[in-house]
Amino acid sequence: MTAIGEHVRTDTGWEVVDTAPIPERAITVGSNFMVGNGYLGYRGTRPDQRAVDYVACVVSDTYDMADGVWRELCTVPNALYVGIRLDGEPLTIDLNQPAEVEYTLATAEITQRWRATTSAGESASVSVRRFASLDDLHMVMQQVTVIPDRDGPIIDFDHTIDTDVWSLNGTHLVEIEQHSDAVRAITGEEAIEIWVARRDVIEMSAASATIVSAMSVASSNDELNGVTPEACVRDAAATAVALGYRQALSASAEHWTQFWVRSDVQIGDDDAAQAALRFSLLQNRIATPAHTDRLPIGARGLSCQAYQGAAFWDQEMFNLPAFLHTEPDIARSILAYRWRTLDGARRKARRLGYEGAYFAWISGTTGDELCPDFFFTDVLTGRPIRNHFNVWQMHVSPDIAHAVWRYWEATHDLDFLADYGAEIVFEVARFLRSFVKYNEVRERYENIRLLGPDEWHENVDNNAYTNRLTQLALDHALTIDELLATQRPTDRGDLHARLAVTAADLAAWRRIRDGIYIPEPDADTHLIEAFDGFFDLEDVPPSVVRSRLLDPSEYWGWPNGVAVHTQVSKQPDVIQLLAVDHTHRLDVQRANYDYYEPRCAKGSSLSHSVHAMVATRLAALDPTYLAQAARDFFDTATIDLLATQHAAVGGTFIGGIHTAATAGAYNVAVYGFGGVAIENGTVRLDPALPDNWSSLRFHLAVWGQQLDVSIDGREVTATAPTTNTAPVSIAAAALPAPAGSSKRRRASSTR
Ligand code: IFM
Repeated sequence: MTAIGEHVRTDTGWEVVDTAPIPERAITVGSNFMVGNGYLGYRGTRPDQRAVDYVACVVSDTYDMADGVWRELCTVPNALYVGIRLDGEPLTIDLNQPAEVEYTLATAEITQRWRATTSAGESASVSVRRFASLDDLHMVMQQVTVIPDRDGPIIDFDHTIDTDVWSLNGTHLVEIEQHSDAVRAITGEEAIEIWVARRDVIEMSAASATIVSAMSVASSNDELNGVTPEACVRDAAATAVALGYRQALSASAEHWTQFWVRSDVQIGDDDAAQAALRFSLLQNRIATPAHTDRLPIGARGLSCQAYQGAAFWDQEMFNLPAFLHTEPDIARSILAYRWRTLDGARRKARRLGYEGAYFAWISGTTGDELCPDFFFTDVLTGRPIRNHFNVWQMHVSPDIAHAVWRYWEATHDLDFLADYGAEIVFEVARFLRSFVKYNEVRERYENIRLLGPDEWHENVDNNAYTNRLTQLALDHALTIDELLATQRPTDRGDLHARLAVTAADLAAWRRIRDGIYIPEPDADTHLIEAFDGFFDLEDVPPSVVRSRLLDPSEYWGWPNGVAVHTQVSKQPDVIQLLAVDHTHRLDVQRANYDYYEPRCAKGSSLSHSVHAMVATRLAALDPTYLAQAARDFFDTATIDLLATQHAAVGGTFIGGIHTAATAGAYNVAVYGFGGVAIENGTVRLDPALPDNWSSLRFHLAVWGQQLDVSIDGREVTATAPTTNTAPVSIAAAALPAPAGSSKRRRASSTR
């Protein structure tokens, strides 16, 4: 048994157990122990709980506005509600007795155990098992078993469909009709028809009673091959109960077995890190609508409605890299989603006076901007704050173009480039051309009035990250254009004609790529200025800034927050640049990491993995950075398990599963400690493991081939299955040999 945190442990690295599922931790436990499958997410609450306990089943593709501000995914009636009575008296949890909830990570099933009593003094043990099927995405199944402490009491169950569920920003379901074994509801704004069905099987024995329940959900937005949502849910629920809990679970578990073959990352001799990493991989997967290329990955997945169930830049810069070498088809779908939402991005660009595709800061099904003008509230005055995430945070467009390039590097999927990728990057290039300003005096292109990754500093000029990503995106557009010119000239011609891309456009993209201002490292200090004037801001540590708060839940950012006039950032900005752009010398990376890391308040869940990524590289200069990277790795992998982020800031609820952080755990393990990078048609493996990790093993899909990588101590081995059809070129850096040793790394270039 290994402790992960105060209330959280693992026994084998394949499960996570929380021993304090108490009311005070209801938000955390409900999110962490949610079950899901990318279509729906059902929170990890007890079957006898209701809206006040944050019971919710969040369903993808149900964006609807209830209150005139927040367009979000709907939560639907709860068909897994089970009230229990002994001898007619309600049996309720005894909060003075131990209780626990466990995630079995191999099969994505949760188990809850608690002790319960009635007002008449009867007592019983209750256990619950639950999973969301990966075999039938419309299905969640649950088994509740009650074992009374003495023989004799009559057990009965209340198993209705409960319409009293948690909905963050108001009531979406305006018409609710009860049918036999099902509920039909219509959403208020979009008139989406949602059906929820329920079927139960009850088994009584002399000493216990069990109720197995199937809940199924479908909406009129789903692709159901001509079947109505009603028929879909009735059929799914009936099939599930006919199969029974065990068989339905094993049908779903087969998909999970496949997932783990491709995605598991095995850490030697650190069970806490291992379990937290597997938990993170599972959460990243269940947040992802892998069944379609029409839907985004929500920043909080399907764990609740926070951040509107919609995509941010997190999707391409954090979630997607975690699929590139495990499930490249999912990475492809994520980008195809951006292609399908290009019209929304074009509308946003036009509305704000630009050309091309200005991707939404918060993007749902259409790609139109979902981010409200007033995102946070000044908790001191109650006045709304005008945040400009929706109009100034333009790095999302070049981020997406860069992700297209990374996908190409990892897969060499030319069809994707011709069908989707090129159009995305051309439209981004067009947007960037219309956004940049030429500074006649300084004779350079600049990005003026924007928000970089650090969201607390709005309205800045020449953010180093954004300018470099602008340059990279334009370079990708030009390179992809050349690629198509040689390998797909007809597709290129068609695309140029359809988008009206001219030689003058290409020349302009080249001119801006070559002429955009890239803040360079200072010759003496090696520091890169985060944006114009950053070094003139007050230089105080986050602790001092925090001490100036008048209220702990105050928003720190623009226009009047405590961080605005200081160098304290919400999240990595220059370090984010270093994480993405590998071209900086290591001494430059170190100088900037050393400067900016202590000035980052880690107010965003995106922070830890980015810091860790750069710290793993710095280990080549000084091995003590590895310890720092290991701490940040653990922090990103346990951000939800140990609930280290605020659930609400500036009056806005932002709790739930932090999907970018969960994907970040994979990214640090594989790209950071594993040292995986694709460079000029070669897979580089330059690992550096934390002291207490004896080994690291993972699978890599690259250019349609497969590799199993194993790092044992100082030895790196890559093995290719015989089914591979082409050789994969691999390079591993020679390690400086430890004192007294002559052993060096071994790399196999393999077929
Ligand atoms: O995209 C992030 C942003 O960088 C920081 N605030 C939260 C968003 C969603 O995770």
